[in-house]
Amino acid sequence: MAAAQQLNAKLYVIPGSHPAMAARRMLELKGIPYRRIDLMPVISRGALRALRFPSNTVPSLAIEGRKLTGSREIARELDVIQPDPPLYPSEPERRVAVEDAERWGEEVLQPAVRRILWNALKRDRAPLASYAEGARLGVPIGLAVKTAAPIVAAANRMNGAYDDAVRRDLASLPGWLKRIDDWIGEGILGSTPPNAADLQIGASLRLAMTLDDVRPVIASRPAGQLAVRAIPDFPGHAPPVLPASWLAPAREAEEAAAAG
Ligand SMILES: N[C@@H](CCC(=O)N[C@@H](CS)C(=O)NCC(=O)O)C(=O)O
Repeated sequence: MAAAQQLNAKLYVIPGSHPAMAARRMLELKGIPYRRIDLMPVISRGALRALRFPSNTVPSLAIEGRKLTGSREIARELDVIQPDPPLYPSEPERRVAVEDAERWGEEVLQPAVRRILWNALKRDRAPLASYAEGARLGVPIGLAVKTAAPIVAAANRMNGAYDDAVRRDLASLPGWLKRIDDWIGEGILGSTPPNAADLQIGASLRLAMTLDDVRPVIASRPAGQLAVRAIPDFPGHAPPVLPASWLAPAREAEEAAAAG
């Protein structure tokens, strides 16, 4: 195993990508220096295919002569390459619980937050620039945003960010937040330093919290606090744009919880 500082890692990301942010935090927590390559959404697919990664999504990581794609795959491999600090508990039962939470985070929460974001950006593209803060896309950010309409439309289609789906996602949010709060209560989530499930789920919550529409129903809960601990900084800010009726179930659940 190479010492962390000798590793030559290149992480391919899309600005605003939550699984990519999870991978960034994994590398930072393990003290592995890396070069970040920012790609434009949609166009990223061809670039990653040309670079012969196993799949065409971000995060993709080139490290020690290997090419890895996928936030969960990257977490597992990083724990082998640089075991300290560990992303998974060593005790088998606890490890299974963390892996289950991580899998749910990737399969359920992550795509839902992606759909909500792209649906919001379809209604107002101006916030795109804020998600690209600090990114080097090879073109001025202002120009990238001005010409982004076809990319936003394609990303909406490719991610199934249709109105019906997003309305259902927002209606499911209270139950999901309760599940996350329960996992925190059981000690499956919320470890210091964060485990792989904290980073997977925390990155999705953190991205959701960049939306003014959604932040108020997450921020004050244990889930929201976990997200900020796991991912202290997440660029991006989108003012309210989603229909109020879509947000009503989550707001009512939040009010009921606050009233005790
Ligand atoms: N579930 C995978 C999927 C990652 C994924 O879908 N990433 C999005 C960005 S958040 C992507 O690469 N999209 C390609 C595109 O927008 O063209 C993971 O956790 O790594």
